[in-house]
Amino acid sequence: MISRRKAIGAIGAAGLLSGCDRIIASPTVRGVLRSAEGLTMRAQRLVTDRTALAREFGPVDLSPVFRSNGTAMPRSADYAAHLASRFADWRLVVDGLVARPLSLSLAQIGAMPARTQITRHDCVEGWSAIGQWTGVPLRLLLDRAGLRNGARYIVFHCADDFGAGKYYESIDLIDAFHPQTIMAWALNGQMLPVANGAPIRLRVERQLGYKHAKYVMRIEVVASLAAIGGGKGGYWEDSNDYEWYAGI
Ligand SMILES: Nc1nc2c(c(=O)[nH]1)N[C@H]1C(S)=C(S)[C@@H](COP(=O)(O)O)O[C@H]1N2
Ligand SMILES: [Mo]
Repeated sequence: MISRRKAIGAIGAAGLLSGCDRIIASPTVRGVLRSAEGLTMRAQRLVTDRTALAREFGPVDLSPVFRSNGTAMPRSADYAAHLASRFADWRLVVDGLVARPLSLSLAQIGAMPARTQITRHDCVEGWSAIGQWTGVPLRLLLDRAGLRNGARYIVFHCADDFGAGKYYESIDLIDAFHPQTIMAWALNGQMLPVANGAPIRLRVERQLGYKHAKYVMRIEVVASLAAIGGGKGGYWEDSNDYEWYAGI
């Protein structure tokens, strides 16, 4: 398709201006068009980049071991009890700005459509690993709960104590509805190991490692992050000034 700017140039060069073209050809209008075009392009690029898929790999690329980082075993008595009963009474809560709050067992989550993807995890501490993740797309959970007016962020409340409180993270709706954003319950074809976030952890493949909340107990839909932890949207954001938007 010929770009508008090229078209304007060609029309100008030919000197065959209709009334409408003459208006477009005037320098001020052209400037406005150009800046509008630039705006559209910048906005479009932003959106395109945000929704583009992360690279997916093949089984031969899998790391021999998918290491653990941060918490490898939550210390709370609650979590120990869940682990002992193999998460039989564990429930994932989805609440906040939703029409229908959810409380789902692992079996119910496992019965929902699942996506499997082999992706590379990048930790800011300087290591990467490729793993195969299986889980329910987050958007299916959010569709089931139904977002209410004002919903802007998704907050993940985790089971593990980290620093003073519990680990928490948050993402916006673009990442939440991204096709590769899943609540994973399996790694490399096995039930998710405790060290990697059992029974369920977030995979948000266009973001750095610390955004991938493990041991997720509750998914809260909010209008603002101001009342979450220190207000910056995540444990590392609040405690160590990590970027909230950790896009890769
Ligand atoms: N609940 C919780 N989630 C967490 C962490 C954690 O300590 N607790 N560590 C984060 C960091 S820094 C990374 S790199 C990944 C590590 O995931 P892994 O243990 O499966 O390698 O989990 C992230 N999510
Ligand atoms: Mo990390």
